[in-house]
Amino acid sequence: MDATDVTDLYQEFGDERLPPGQRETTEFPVLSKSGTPDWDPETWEFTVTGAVEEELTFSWAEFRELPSVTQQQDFHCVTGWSKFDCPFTGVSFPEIAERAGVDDDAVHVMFSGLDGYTTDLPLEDCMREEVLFAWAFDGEALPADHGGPLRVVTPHKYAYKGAKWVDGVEFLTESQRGYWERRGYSQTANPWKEQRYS
Ligand SMILES: Nc1nc2c(c(=O)[nH]1)N[C@H]1C(S)=C(S)[C@@H](COP(=O)(O)O)O[C@H]1N2
Ligand SMILES: [Mo]
Repeated sequence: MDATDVTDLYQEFGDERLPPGQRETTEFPVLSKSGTPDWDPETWEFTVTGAVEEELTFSWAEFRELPSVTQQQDFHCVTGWSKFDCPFTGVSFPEIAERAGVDDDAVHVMFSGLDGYTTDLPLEDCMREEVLFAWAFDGEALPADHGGPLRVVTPHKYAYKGAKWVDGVEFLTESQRGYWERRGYSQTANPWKEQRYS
């Protein structure tokens, strides 16, 4: 598999690949606020709503036909572990944004998942090729407990910014807070600045 190695993106943010206060693990722990939700490939829908020229809906089959990329990425959990070299395959955030046509007054983004989870990011932090709607890990369908069928990955942010079981992205003209952000976690979540809490 041809993976683009994007693990050097840390150079934009800090001197060390491992952000401060993190330790490297080769495990891939599961962190979910509640259980793993069921999904049905026949009825699953992915929606793009809010401050866009055209709101979009994709079936699972339609989503899988979108152009995809495979990247080797690092994964930083705010609880202190980092996993290097995760091979994720999926559709980039800019690819989706371009199809919807983002309004000039959009400044923020809210992602939502099938378990009721939400997480938010400034729009400019999402408009990067490394922000993926990922459906495969290491060439295999993304495991359900890691967010399969589809999750977001944000290698430049703590991993709570990556909504598992993602089925909606909303473009916002004002900042709003997601699940953990309402509970005191950082809206910007830069691991090299240790933006864990707000
Ligand atoms: N839908 C959803 N997405 C989520 C979560 C969640 O509880 N629900 N937990 C977040 C947190 S806190 C982390 S660290 C990562 C963990 O991803 P993993 O379980 O694949 O390691 O998913 C994030 N995305
Ligand atoms: Mo987390």
